[in-house]
Amino acid sequence: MDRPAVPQKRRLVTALPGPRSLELEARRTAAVARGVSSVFPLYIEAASGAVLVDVDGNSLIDLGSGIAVVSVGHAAPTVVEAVADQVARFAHTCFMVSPYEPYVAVCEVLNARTPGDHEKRSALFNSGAEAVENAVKIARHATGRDAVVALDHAYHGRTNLTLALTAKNLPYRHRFGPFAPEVYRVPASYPFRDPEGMSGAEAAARAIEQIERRVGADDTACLVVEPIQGEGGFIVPAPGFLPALAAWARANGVVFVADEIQTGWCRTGDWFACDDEGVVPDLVTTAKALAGGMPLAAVTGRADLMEHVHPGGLGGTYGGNPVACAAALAAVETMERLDLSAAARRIGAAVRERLEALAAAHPGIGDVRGRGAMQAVELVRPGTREPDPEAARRIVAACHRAGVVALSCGSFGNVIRLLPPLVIQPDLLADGLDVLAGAVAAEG
Ligand code: PLZ
Repeated sequence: MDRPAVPQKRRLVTALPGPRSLELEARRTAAVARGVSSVFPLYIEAASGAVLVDVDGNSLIDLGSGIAVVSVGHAAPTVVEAVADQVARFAHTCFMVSPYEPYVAVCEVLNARTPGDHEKRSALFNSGAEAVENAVKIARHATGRDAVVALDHAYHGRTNLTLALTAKNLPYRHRFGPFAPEVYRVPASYPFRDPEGMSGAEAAARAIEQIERRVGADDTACLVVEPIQGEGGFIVPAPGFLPALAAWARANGVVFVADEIQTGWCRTGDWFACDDEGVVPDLVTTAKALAGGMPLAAVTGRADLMEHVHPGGLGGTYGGNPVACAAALAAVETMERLDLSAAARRIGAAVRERLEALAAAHPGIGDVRGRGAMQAVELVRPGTREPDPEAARRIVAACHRAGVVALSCGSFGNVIRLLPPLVIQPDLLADGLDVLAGAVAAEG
């Protein structure tokens, strides 16, 4: 039932990009705004499991999952079936006009699966950014306070409010301001770049001191935190950082919002990254892997906060679209049935072993980090902590040319991240890691 339709092997039949991809790239250049760019111009025709097939017939290994989306694999049969069935019934009514069961069922799943066994409610949206914006709306409504605090290295989206929360200038913020007011940024916990030996509690105290001094606890509606920072560089905070921030938020009536859009739904080896330290957020934003490739996002959280908003205060034409909801129900069922949290832990162990061996042989790898199937290397100039984004760019391009889709990230652009579908087979993963190792070795 879950066997992928495309052979799970890397197989190149042309140089990459091949002739048909190059033709499409030329059409794209003439038709698509250049502000929307792609990592590498391999145009995809089909995909299944952890393999992408391009328009020239090349089979590529996907180590990015479309940025942490297809955790259940490309074209997961249960998701395909659920989508086909729902689209044939009806594709849209607008939940705010004529409601339907799949929306309710997805909210039940969200309330049951997200951290904490307190009473919860959920609301559905289309994209991660929209979920984060709505979490901020709810927190402001419930607290009557204005200020929103985000961390350095944060990524929360590309809309005006979420760009105010996102830390990095290029490519995200450059010339797109002015940004939403009453957003403040404080230091994160970044063990590789923090003072040697700084504990999670010390990093939290550093952030809290700044919030209290610059923003004021009583004026702060919410603190928005990625439990492992994604676009910022797969930064795993020092143990104790998240629990200390959550405890401070609780003590001060500040809504603690965990943005689990990239980390959630089994990626880190638990249902959610917050589960690792038993952190129970007041509100959680999820998206990406939730619906197995269909666009769906959610805000889930404490019933008293969620119910504070007046009827009609939240919504949108497409939020909780029935086809996306059907996909989500199938995707989450697949995560549970195949125990994809355990799969993420197994993948993580295999990737980690390989990356640590690579780091031991290559002084350009300054740090290996991650949790579960969310692992990364940070590239530096040998013998220093100085970021080497050019090396990251070269390695990612070499992987692509060899048929492995890998992604970079990081505030300094010098992190290579691996986010394979959680259904990837061990020999395919090993082949992908061999290609990455070859690309790193070519750096000398
Ligand atoms: N919060 C933690 O990772 C999306 C962005 C890619 P949307 N990350 C991929 C890009 O360059 O645009 C993300 C995230 C976290 C929010 C978001 C935003 O989710 O669905 O892209 O809006």
